[in-house]
Amino acid sequence: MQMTLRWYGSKYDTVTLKQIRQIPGVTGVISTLYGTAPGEAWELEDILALKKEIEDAGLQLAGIESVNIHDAIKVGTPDRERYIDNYITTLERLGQADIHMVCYNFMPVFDWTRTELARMRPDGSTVLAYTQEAVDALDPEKMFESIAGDTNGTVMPGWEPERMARIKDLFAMYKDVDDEKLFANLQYFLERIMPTCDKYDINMAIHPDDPAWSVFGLPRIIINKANILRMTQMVDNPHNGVTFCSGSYGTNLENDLPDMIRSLKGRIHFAHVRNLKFNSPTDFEESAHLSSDGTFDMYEIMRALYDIGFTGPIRPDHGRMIWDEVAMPGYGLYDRALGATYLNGLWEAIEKQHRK
Ligand code: CS2
Ligand code: MN
Repeated sequence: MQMTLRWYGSKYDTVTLKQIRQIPGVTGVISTLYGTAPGEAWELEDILALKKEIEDAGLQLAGIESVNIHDAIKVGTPDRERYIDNYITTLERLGQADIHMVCYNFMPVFDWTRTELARMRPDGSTVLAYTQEAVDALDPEKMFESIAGDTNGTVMPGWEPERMARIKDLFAMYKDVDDEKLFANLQYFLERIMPTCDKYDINMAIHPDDPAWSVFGLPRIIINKANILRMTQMVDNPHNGVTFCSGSYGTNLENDLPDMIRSLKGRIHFAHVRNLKFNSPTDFEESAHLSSDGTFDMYEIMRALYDIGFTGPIRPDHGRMIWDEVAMPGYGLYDRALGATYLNGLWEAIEKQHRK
């Protein structure tokens, strides 16, 4: 595996490439072209400029998170053809720039959903948190307003104000889309892009829906073992793979994370590893990465990745806000650096145990 950190680009991120490079064991970043809209074809020169900036700082651009999918593709409207063509152009240019891993998601309307971006913990750190009760009581149109005050002045990916302004229209677009329709539209999209992925050796890595169930009545399909196996089998090509995000699949306590990892051997192209602490089955918070701070056994998660021979990029996912840092919720420097170091420590121990 290759340890990486997500980086939002010099225009948007509070964390610098120099700081990332100083985290022991972190050799790459995962980034994207911020400022592009879903459905646009990316320019090769913009991709090369991003790559050069990262390489000049002594790091590798280990993959893209995300090339977002236009709603027309998820809904399956006739104009999806144009947006799939643009997606293919973007993939070709990424391939020409020698980039081989693309993370994306297939969630309708909202990307991830949390109900608090700064829940205070007893040690004074703040974390992202979720309670089903709060979602049930909320009008989806108010969702954005309710979190906007906690973003530390940053723009949260998937929660761009322009997008949230269209929320009523977005809900209307999805009114006839159920799980089966969403699966069919995903299959259609994947079948169209696979020849390009084969040609340029691009690993597509679908990110799970977060939380891993339907919110506000919208369909959600990338949520459990049965569905993710269905997804990998319906387009049975190794380039059709997944981002294994422990914090997203882990929102449903019925998901056995190490077992899911083992069942996806050869198909995990990217890993997001973080812990969650459940206060009740419908209330969780994004704790520190350490097993003892949360509900998951992080050793077992890392061991499963090791056992299936995982070689792709991995990143500590969201971290807590600690040491008075002011940054995008979940994406500060300090706690993600601690997470990377901890995960590297687990990996070293597992590797050495196996060599014996
Ligand atoms: C999530 C998502 O993993 C994460 O950090 O917050 O925003 C994720 O990046 C996207 O769903 C992937 O397309
Ligand atoms: Mn994730």
